[in-house]
Amino acid sequence: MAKPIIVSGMQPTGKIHLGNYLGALNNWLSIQKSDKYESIFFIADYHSITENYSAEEKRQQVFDLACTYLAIGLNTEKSIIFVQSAVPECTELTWIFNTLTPIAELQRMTQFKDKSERQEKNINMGLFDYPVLQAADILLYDGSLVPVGEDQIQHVELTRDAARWFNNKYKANYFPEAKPLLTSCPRLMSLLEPAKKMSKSLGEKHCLNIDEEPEEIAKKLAKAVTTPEGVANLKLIYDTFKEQMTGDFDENKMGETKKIIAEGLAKHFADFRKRKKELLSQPEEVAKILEAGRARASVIAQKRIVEIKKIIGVI
Ligand code: AQP
Repeated sequence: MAKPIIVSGMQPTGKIHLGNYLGALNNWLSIQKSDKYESIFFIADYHSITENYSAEEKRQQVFDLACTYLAIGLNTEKSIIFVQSAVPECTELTWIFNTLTPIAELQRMTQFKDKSERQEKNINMGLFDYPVLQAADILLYDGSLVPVGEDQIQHVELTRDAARWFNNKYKANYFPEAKPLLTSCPRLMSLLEPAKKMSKSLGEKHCLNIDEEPEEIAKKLAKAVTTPEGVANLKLIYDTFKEQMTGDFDENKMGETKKIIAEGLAKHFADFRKRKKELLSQPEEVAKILEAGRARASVIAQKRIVEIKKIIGVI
């Protein structure tokens, strides 16, 4: 029997933080290791250009994220890894789904509302259409499971709806109904405002980035707030990396506890940091790997877009 297909991506918008890792990236590694699925992981550059950015910075961010994927252990022999914009069939399918998606469904998306507040001078059509592009990303490859953090559940539900709208309208049993795959830490909170999720857009000081040097991790953790919510968040980090921790979590000695967590995290990501530095000095190698991934993804995408166009009557 064919293995279920897993599809997921991350936006190249800055450093990958511990929330991204615990909510999604670490799950990708477990999925890859399990060998139970076909996995497809991409760099969501088209999603990321819905926010303010510069072209030069974007090129660097795409490269940096590719190095992160490879250094953390995504393996091109086991998974297809590529850059979203390099496979244009995805935007074709987005258009097809656009014709099926009621505007009201997109208007209720919480991420659209949040991002519109955040960039009120740039509420562009792409920001609004973001979940439809995401549906196309997943369904183009026949994805049925989507490992993401909690903030993405609403978007995965829209992906499931898009599949239903398509299948119903065209009386085809073509797209699967995708489901989110959550981890035991689907929502890590900010270090400084633990009522909010850890998020790049809150700012550097709110996040622990996985490629951060040990001193920086220690500095950031030293400033983490220790309200009950903050302590619970730090406890979650401690418990998740328990094997690396060399002392107990003591709520009455949070200064000491933070140092233990900092050391544990620095140790956990030590090999990753080393490997990432090596990859950052090998842009040509990384480009070759992404090109090979693009070629593999394109074979699937080109075949499927022809099938889809036949179903909707444009071929
Ligand atoms: N705090 C979090 N806890 C658990 N999972 C999280 N994810 C994001 N934040 C947390 C998950 O990480 C994956 C990458 O998603 P993305 O590239 O779309 O980034 P994002 O969700 O936009 O991440 P940020 O940091 O919150 O960026 P901004 O501030 O730019 O929006 C997704 O699976 C996401 O659920």
